[in-house]
Amino acid sequence: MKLMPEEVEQFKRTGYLKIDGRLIDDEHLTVLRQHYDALFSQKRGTIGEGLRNLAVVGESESDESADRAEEMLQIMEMWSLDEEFRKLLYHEPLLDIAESLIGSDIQLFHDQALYKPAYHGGEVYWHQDNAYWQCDPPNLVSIWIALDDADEENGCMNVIPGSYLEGLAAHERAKSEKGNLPALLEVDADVDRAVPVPVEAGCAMVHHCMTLHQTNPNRSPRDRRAMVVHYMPSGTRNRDGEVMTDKPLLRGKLT
Ligand SMILES: O=C(O)CCC(=O)C(=O)O
Repeated sequence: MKLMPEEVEQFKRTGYLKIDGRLIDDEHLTVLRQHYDALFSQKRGTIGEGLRNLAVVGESESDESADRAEEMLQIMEMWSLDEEFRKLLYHEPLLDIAESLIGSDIQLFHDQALYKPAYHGGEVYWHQDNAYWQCDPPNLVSIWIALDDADEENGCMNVIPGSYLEGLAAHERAKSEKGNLPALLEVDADVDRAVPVPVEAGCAMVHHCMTLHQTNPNRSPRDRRAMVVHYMPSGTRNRDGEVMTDKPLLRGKLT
């Protein structure tokens, strides 16, 4: 179901939207959680090979003790690893939201699982997604799906409303990460303007690729498993100025 005009207006004003109502029903949620957990356990111990710990500071991402201290675990391109996550890309309620915001010709930019384990889930610093991506035009949207209830205790999303209208902020490298992995970026954001966006399991929030956002550490006894799908209007160019015709077309046509 498409977004209501007032929801689209709200997104245009603020650069994010908490979606009203459930997008993933209980049965579907159970299946997604099982597949999500299976992929993380399968990849456990293979940091650097498809699994990243974004919370690692210092010398080595494969240093086991560093990995145990704080974990902000990421698996990219879940859709290419698991049929359930491939099907999720085509889940009508998600594509309807994307279509309401970026039009009917929709490609996947990428997807990712972002897992903050209970007690020692790490932080994600203030950033705008397009500081990483450098896509042109910067009109991508991300649907952030909660597989667990996500609130202020276990690291829900915090956003700065309206920040997407203020241009690209000056990002700095947050930490020295080693290997071939790029360092995380960070911005000195005006936290007084920040608002938390708690999302219940099976529900979602959507944000613009220029919206400043961040998530806090998870010190709670509850896991925070999230899945994010990043959608782009067909015809979007990558950082090298090339139209990304290779990305999966999810709805409509390639332009
Ligand atoms: O899930 C998180 O903790 C961070 C999410 C994020 O930065 C994003 O979806 O762009």
